[in-house]
Amino acid sequence: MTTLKGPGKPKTYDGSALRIGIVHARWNATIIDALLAGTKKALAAAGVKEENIVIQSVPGSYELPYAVKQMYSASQVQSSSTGVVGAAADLLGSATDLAALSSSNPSSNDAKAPFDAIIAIGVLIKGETMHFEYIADAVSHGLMRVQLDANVPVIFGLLTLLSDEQGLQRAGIGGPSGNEGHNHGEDWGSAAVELGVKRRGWV
Ligand code: DLZ
Repeated sequence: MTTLKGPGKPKTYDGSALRIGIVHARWNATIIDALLAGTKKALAAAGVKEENIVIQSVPGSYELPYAVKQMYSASQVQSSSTGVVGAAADLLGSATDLAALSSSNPSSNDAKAPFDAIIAIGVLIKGETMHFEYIADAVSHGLMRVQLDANVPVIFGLLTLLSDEQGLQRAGIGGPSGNEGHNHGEDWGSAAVELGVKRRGWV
């Protein structure tokens, strides 16, 4: 059956040169685990190497914006510290100096680029109080703010659900059979690759 919803016909992007961060909340773990699996599946299908995927977790969705911000900053620091070693060695101008300098700095053997995109995954299920509304609003605004302030794509993997079954369906594990619905994690993985690739050149 065709549907009007969703991101449309998938286009493939080559993620083999990308470095992707994932941070997920641990609340509602069954749904989170399935979404995480779907995300990793899509990243692998796009060619993102396993060693270029870093996964972190936080207790709940409320912690996601801070965690995304810290993960991205840390990846920038890691990247620039390896760059400093390279620049210093250039100044010294000899392969021997480069080797000596590299061995004196543990991070230099561990050269890694900053993340090209970060995927934030959380599952909020509405309860009896206003808690859901406050967290959903704060996290949505927080994630948008981080991506614009830090200038890195942040993929919005926050499900805001009115029932458990809505979550199971959106993780592809719904219904009596346990495999009904569509795993939105796959869309988030694809979105991260597309944005990561496009970020390197929009024009
Ligand atoms: C406290 C709470 C509640 C009630 N529900 C959820 C939820 O459905 N999904 C989720 O990701 N986190 C929930 N949390 C935890 C908060 O996000 C947060 O971790 C705590 O308030 C601590 O800051």
